Amino acid sequence: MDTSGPVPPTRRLSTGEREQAIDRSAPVLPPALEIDENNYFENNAPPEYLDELARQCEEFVKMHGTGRIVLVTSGGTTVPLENQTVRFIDNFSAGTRGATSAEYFLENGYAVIFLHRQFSLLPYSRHYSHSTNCFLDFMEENDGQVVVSQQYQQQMRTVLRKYRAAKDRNQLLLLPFTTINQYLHTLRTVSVILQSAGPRALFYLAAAVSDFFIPPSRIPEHKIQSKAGGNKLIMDLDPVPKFLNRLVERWAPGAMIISFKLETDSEILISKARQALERYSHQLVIGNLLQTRKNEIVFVEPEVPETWIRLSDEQIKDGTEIESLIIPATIERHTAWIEQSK
Ligand code: PAZ
Repeated sequence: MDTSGPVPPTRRLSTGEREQAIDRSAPVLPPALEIDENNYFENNAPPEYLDELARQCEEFVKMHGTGRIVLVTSGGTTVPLENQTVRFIDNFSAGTRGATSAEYFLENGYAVIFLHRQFSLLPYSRHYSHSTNCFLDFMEENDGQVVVSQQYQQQMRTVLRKYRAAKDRNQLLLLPFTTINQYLHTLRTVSVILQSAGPRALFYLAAAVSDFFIPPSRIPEHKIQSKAGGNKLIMDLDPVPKFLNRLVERWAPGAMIISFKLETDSEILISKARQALERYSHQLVIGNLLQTRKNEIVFVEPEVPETWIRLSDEQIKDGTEIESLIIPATIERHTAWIEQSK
């Protein structure tokens, strides 16, 4: 069949306009001021469950008295396109970095508040819950009893023991979010509660947080309808205020704060990470590229050259997780932070 003829006007699809699909003319947003914070939190209602999360968090922080405590954020935030949400914008993050890092913090004696995207990977269960690692593939029937297959016994015993140890010591508090708004409200609330821990508190912000959202004044209540004739859907998103400096200066002064910077272009990774460090005046940016994030990362810190952490070929082959190198290096810096805060 000859398909080269002209497409009838009603069926014509966009061609050759990729660059114009997204308007990138928005200026770089400056760090949020107090007024931006007030505006955002007054106009975007807190999730109904926030008081209950705050209660759990206060109890957890109290229980861990004088010990070290880390807030790990993990997974991607969503941007709802409708108030009664059918559709939303999401991102790629499965929460691997956050869930894996949380395990190494737990092993090093930290109490962990795990602020994660609901249904993303969790510490310990991550080894078996993903679709490429379905827990059923690790099981078999033996005389009618369901048991773990022999070849996985040792590996699962190790994970199970670590999981039980963390649970028995009440070392892990799971706090979920789905939308960008839930994330921001919960982050602020938890940060303020963590003030009482001073420099013992560490923020490890690995979540992939949306840069744009639809403010309540413009969000449609009901499901967006497609119209006969195939109208385009044009979205008008506002920038999410850059709250990192509010976190550093107001929400959690005294804590050590680590943010992550993800890029896809290796040429700009370091400069973007340095820019973030200068803008928000925190202690460490961990830079990573989408393509290589499981094998290499870079520590960008004030006044010192960058430090790369890379898995060797041997380590990649034997399944070493890069977080097993990132976390000790992070803890070393947290120890120095506590010392210098005395
Ligand atoms: O969840 P994941 O392990 O697939 O990805 C982790 C990550 C790349 C989201 C994280 O390492 C990161 O860089 N977070 C910050 C992203 C940002 O620049 O906003």
